[in-house]
Amino acid sequence: MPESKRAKAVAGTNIALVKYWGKRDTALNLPATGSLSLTLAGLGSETSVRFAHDAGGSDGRDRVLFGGEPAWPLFANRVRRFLDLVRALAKIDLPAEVATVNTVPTAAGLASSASGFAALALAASRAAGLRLSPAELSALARRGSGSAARSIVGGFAEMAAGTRKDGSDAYAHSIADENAWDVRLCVAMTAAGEKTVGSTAAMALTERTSPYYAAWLSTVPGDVAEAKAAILARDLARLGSVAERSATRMHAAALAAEPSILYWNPATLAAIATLKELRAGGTSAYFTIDAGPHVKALCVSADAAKVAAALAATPGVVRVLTVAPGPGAQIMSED
Ligand code: 2P0
Repeated sequence: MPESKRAKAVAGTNIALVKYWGKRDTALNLPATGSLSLTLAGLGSETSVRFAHDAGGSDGRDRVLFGGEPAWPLFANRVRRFLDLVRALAKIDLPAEVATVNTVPTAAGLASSASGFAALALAASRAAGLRLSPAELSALARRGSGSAARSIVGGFAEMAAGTRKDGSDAYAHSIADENAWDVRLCVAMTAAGEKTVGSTAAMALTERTSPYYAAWLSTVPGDVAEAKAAILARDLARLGSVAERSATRMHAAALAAEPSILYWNPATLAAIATLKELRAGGTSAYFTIDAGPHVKALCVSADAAKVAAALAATPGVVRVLTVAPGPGAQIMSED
């Protein structure tokens, strides 16, 4: 490999329509079930990686920048652990400089770890001289964050739980690309600030303490199959019904943990009510909710302006973003 190589990659975040909530292996970050998501356009991460003798900081460790500034230690160390995986795969022993910029608005409640680790997996593997297949790249991104495996793929992606112990079959593949169906997600932000409990810790607590965890797991394979069939048939009502029940069942399992995990706020409920009113009036829009209080509504593009306006007029909703399906992770430049 040449003395110094740099690669820059971009990835969009994704929103799960059938949720991932629980692991079968924490060391390899293997999900307990499959999941199914939509990768988003324009909201994500741009990450450049350079491996070189002089790329590290004064302490010789990887230099990690976020938004042009040195990253906070927790974030920097998570990136360094991920780079160790890439160095082991590529059989190199060089420090790296990593610079990430997020195009996800701050506190938007959109998972930046999904786009962040997808962009990092692609940029770091290429900068290390590796040429991974999409499946290998998705499995690598999964080591950073489970949801990141899905952001390697554009449009609708299915993440497999896999059965192998080494996780080599736990990766995402495409169900329908970003141009296959003209849908939109209207993201209604209902509160500013960070989420109360991070996904990783909340998942672990749900696994350990929720009496509903096993019941939750038992519902997921059927929901993945149903969502896939709905996407292939371009049937929004069918997909929306699965998305809503997957989200409510995930939150029910978390709510039953000890101590209870409650992500919703009054505006979350008000936004759900708005979508039900829209449906009663003949406009199809369906909610999903992640590890936070924000509500994401799935609709066809022709209805997006109406759905976004109704959400914006809902008490407690502070901002609405309308987002289209987007491509999978891509290389922006290499030198
Ligand atoms: C998902 N969420 O499927 C689920 C549904 C939120 C709710 O954020 O521990 O951040 O890094 O693998 O990928 C998935 O959690 O967790 C997630 P780790 P991750 O999108």
